[in-house]
Amino acid sequence: MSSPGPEGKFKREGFVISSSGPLTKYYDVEQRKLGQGTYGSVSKAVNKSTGALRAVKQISKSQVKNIERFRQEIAIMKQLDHPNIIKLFETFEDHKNIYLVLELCTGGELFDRIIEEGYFTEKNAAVLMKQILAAVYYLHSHKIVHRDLKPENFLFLNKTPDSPLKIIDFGLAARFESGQVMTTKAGTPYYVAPQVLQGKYDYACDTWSAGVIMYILLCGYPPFHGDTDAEILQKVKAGKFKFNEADWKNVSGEAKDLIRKLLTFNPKDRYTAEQALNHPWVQHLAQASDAPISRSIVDNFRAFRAQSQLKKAALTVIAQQMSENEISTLKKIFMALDKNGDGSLTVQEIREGLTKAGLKDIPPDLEQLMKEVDSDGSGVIDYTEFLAATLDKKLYIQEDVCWAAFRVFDIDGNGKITAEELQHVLGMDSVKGAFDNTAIANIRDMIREVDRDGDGEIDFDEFMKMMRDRK
Ligand code: PIT
Repeated sequence: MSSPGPEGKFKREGFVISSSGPLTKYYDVEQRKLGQGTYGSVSKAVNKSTGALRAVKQISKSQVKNIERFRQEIAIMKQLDHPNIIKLFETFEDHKNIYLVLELCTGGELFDRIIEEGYFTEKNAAVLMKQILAAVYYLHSHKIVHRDLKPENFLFLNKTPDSPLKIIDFGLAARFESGQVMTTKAGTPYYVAPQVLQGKYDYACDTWSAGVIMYILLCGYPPFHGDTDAEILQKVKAGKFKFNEADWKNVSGEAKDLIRKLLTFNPKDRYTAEQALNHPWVQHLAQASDAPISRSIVDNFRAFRAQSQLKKAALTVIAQQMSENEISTLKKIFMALDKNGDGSLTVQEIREGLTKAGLKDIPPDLEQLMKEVDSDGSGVIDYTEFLAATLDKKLYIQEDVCWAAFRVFDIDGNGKITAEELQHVLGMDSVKGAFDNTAIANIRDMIREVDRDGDGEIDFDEFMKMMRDRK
């Protein structure tokens, strides 16, 4: 996903701006804190030019014990692109602090909803578990382990009853290799896997935590509990839990079956996130709605293909910055198409979606179309790639929306996009060597397509014109 792809492909990571200027130049930050957690303090903020609402997490550099760890957290978050994982939009750094500009979630923690509700109906629990497992499946497919999954680290996007759920806090997350054993003790007593306590574990520690969360959702208390941390950890190490008849008599056998499969002691036998997503309990109770997918999706793919390279990149930036309300229909379609819930679409999934929608003539060039929508060359269509290719023009030709995208490319903020800036943002400068010459020629071509006054750079007028034009 992150290596330089074939010609014309770009890396979305580069679209997360990192500025060393003052945050307050671009954002009005509210004094009142949204939350204060292990992760630092978080405030609501408004983007001064677009009005977009964001959450800003502030971390004092002097208080971060391990700054490298923290930079790793940012690098991981930049790479992630999934509807159930909090989005990182940009970062700022001044002499005292680092700031993460994040998607704004106003629905509160899953933890607080559990406290309020006591426990959930199986249907509601399944809808939540499906999102948790989808995010975990996505992380594990991208070789990332979260290591601190707990209800405090899931936020609801908004206050509606069917609000989506988002994982936050990648402070303990790490990359892993297949077969790699980790030894760092990390996690929270109730949710930590026994192997983490033994000091030898792998990514399966996340599915254990998911099992603990599922247990709590259905009865309101954790499977391993005690009056002190030591007592809890003792129970976790033993790994034995029960379904107390009084509290569990109204819960289905399928739910208990899935919990047993997630809370399986031996990580080799434990269910993976993918298996859990396919478990009948999730499949039956958390049916994806059949979002109306239409012919127009394919038409949009086709139109997207015809756009210039730079416009495709700009549309990807815009798709990335859009709020959930603006893209809710597209998101529903994406989720409905994504049958296995891994957060990306294969040709097969799109073909099935179209067939199911009763589309008789599937375009013969569907495969080729998909290749062109796959802007990072990963072989599948990621969430943001899908949005970029299906965005409504009425949405994306608004000047403030385009200005926010322009700013991403105009790194030094002088009002013009240079070849060097473009190369940097598109992530084409990260590998030196063979790739370079073609990449630079490519970049110059991209600029020439749009550069009306021929000065070798792109100003905002030229940029706006490109966005409005058919091509
Ligand atoms: C919000 C609202 C809120 C808290 C947060 C975001 C926190 C997000 C966050 C994300 C991370 C992280 C720590 C905290 O490491 O009340 O929109 O990736």
